[in-house]
Amino acid sequence: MSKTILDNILFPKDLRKVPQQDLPQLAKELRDFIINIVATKEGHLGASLGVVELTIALHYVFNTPEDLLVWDVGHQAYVHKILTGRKNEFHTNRQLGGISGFPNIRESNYDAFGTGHSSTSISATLGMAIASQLNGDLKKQHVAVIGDASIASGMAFEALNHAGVTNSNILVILNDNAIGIDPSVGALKQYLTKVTLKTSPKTDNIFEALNFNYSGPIDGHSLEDLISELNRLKNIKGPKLLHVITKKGKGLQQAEDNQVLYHAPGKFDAITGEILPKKTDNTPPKFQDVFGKTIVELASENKKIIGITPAMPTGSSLKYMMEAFQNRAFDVGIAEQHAVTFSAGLATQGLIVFCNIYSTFLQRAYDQVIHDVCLQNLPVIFCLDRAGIVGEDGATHHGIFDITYLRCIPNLIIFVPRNEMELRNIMYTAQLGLEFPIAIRYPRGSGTNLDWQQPFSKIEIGKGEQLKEGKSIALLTLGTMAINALEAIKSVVSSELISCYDLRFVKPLDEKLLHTIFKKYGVIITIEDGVIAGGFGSAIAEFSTKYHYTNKMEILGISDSFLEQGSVNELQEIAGISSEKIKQIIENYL
Ligand SMILES: Cc1ncc(C[n+]2csc(CCOP(=O)(O)OP(=O)(O)O)c2C)c(N)n1
Repeated sequence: MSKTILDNILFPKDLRKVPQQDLPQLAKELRDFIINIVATKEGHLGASLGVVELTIALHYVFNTPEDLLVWDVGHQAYVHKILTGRKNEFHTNRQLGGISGFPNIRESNYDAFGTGHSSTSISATLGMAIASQLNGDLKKQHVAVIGDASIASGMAFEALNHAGVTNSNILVILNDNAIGIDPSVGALKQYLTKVTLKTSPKTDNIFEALNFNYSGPIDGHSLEDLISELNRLKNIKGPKLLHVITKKGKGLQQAEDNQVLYHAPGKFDAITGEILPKKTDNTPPKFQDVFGKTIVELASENKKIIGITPAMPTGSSLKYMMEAFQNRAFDVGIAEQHAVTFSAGLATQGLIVFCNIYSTFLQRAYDQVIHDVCLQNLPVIFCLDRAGIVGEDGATHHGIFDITYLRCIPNLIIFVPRNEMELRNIMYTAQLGLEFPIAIRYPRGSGTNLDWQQPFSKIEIGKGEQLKEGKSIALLTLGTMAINALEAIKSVVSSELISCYDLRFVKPLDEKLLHTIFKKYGVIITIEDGVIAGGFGSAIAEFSTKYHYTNKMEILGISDSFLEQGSVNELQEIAGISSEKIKQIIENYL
């Protein structure tokens, strides 16, 4: 078989030897390479297909890794990874022990900054550029690539605002494909559309108003245009912004036609592009769909209900409510801080707000949760999707800190549903009217019940439940950790000795039940899919100390280090919260 151009490239220095007229052929080979691997190994597809030419041009023109290149979010960095020494490992993308699905500062010196959460690239790149200036290095180039959805986020604006009054050598590349995971929203998106269609007066350029040297829009699939423009900009000092128009999913027809679905399509046929059918009959629903369908059901009865998502209508399934009640469901863009305070504002006026944010992304809006919601005791209902270990997205995306960072906030109720029915019922209970804000955290993926759409019933706040009776050891669980615990109990020989309780509420704790437990069992083992430090087990230990109990206690959860990527089962095993690991712990006490 004859060698391809890509066969000869491991690093950008190899790329720079390729004659410019051969680069379109390389772009084709890179697309095939990505499609072939992502088709079977899964991962993010559309965003990387859209930046093939841009990535080639950047590494062709700039002297990476000396010149610094930062990819915002980083889900579009597959081409970058392949061209920077990781081609032969790319088949391990997102797997345990493999390469990360996002740029990772520890993985390669070409990954100038680790990303995963959006809109950090301009701040980070500005920091690098100012550091170069302070070091007297005036030649170094500093490039941030950011999408049109991410640039609309507060942090990106804060960075533009700062950069505009520096003379730092920073180039922001706005990769404008008019879509995030779902179509981009907001006034800035409308503005960018006008610029692209050339219907905006030139004097109105928003980036020029912020002191950026603006150029574009240019065709982000024309290697010729990209290379000549990047070469020109290399010699211009000060903050610059290049506006590049690309198509998400470029080169795979289905991915171009259905950009939302092909953002991360799962397994598909590499030749036809068709997504391989998943078993859908007789499989329990995803928790996100239980949320999405239940809010529609509740909202049709209760006119005060509002739904909010920061840029995740599909991922959170709020899209069902956006279809059913256009005026009462809002995608506010990648703006978690705004989503929380906007919810607070709505709540001051008596509206019942379900603010759905992935657990990991609520980290962005911590002060808003404390200052704007909890301090004012506004009964906002936070639905925290993807709580716990999320799997292949890895360290940037695990929702494992929420119990800890929320538990210390006064007024906030924290509930963890064990199954689909509990999620429905707590949503039902919350919209009946609570005196406090509540955070409901539920995991990624599917539940276990087909018959989940049962009549609503009210949940008593602060009430735990016994799931299994036993004599000497009590397992205390939260949410779906009960499944692992019950499985573990089944597999030990003296299972009659072991009890299992689902506390359900991290806050308020069911103290009455806890007194019963601490009086009855010599050994208490807590299990959570979150970090141990300050989490659910810590809450139980605080209870124990407060009332001077001396029972033996063990806390199972994620230890004090970042958990990388892998399947949920693999990572639960590593964290010591799989049923097998729980079984081994129980056996130590038998
Ligand atoms: C703080 C934060 N919120 C939400 C997300 C989820 N998310 C990942 S990619 C993405 C869309 C990014 O769109 P854009 O910036 O236009 O980049 P593109 O996909 O077009 O490359 C979103 C919302 C995130 N990564 N970080």
